[in-house]
Amino acid sequence: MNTPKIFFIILTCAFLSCANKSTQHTVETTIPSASSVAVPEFNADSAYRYVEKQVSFGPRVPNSQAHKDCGDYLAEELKRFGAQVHVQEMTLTAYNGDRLQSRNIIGSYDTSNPRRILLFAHWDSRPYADNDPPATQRTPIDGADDGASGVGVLLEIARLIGIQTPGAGIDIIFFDAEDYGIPAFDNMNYQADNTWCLGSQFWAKNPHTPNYRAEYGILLDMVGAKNATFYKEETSQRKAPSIVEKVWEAARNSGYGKYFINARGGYVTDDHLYVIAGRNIPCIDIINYNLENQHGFGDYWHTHNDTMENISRETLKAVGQTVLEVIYNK
Ligand code: AHN
Ligand code: ZN
Repeated sequence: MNTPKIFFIILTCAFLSCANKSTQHTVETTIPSASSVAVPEFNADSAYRYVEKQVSFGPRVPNSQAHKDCGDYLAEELKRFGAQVHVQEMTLTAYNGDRLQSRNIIGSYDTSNPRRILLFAHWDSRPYADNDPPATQRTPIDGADDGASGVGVLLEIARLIGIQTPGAGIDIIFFDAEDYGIPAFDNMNYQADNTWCLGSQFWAKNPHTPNYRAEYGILLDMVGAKNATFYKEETSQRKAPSIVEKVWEAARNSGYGKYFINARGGYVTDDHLYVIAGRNIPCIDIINYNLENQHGFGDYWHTHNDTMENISRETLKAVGQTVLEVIYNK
């Protein structure tokens, strides 16, 4: 930018800083557009509808009709938003030997761009409600927050990327079979490791493009509950400290500091572990902690209360807008 233009902007700002608020707003949106594209406005109603739609199929447990229908819907939505879609089909083996017909659903933008950012969430829902009383704990849950919320936020981000590219190439992955881990009521009967995150484990060994790499990755898991609190997850902190800082700072600057708490959480077994270890991509997990509970998550976690009633547009907005700030600013 040439000097007279900068001078003009500074003068304008100086002048408008004494003017009223509505005039100031015009100036704020003008200045950044000189150096980068504007950060799009995350539409929380839109994200809420994507969450609701997923839940409307019924629990998205592998081998069920609801799971099949929802998977088809997600691939179609990514196409509609202009992504290049790759569906990775797999037969995975659960802790109990069950064969799970599964799909990782991948949407890519700006595929020739060597600078890539990976955004991911799991789209399956848990076949059990381990944290409910015995009478109901063997039935599958809605997973409105645990599963659908992260996918809903990423679909809204996909819609916005389809309208205006952020400059870097974005890959969105909806991992399957994250939530089929050994249930608490059965863990005396099985001896198995790595029973969670089956879809991401498969992808980490068989990426959709050979030698896939990204500069960094962001996992969204349980990002829609009312009054959610996101602490800095321990593996994220150790393996991707600069990304953690970037995200928490963006949240603070956008007015979402009450959701993104500036303190450490604990270790969480989640899809990011396998993406970090298998593909050497620094990743963070944005996940709702409730440190008052022994299991570390919300009261509704792995219960039949994980429903739409617990989903808040405000929380979806806080997370969605924060991620947009990070991927569109540089
Ligand atoms: C476990 O506690 C094993 N996993 C936490 C990650 C998770 C489960 N996310 C959703 N469901
Ligand atoms: Zn879960």
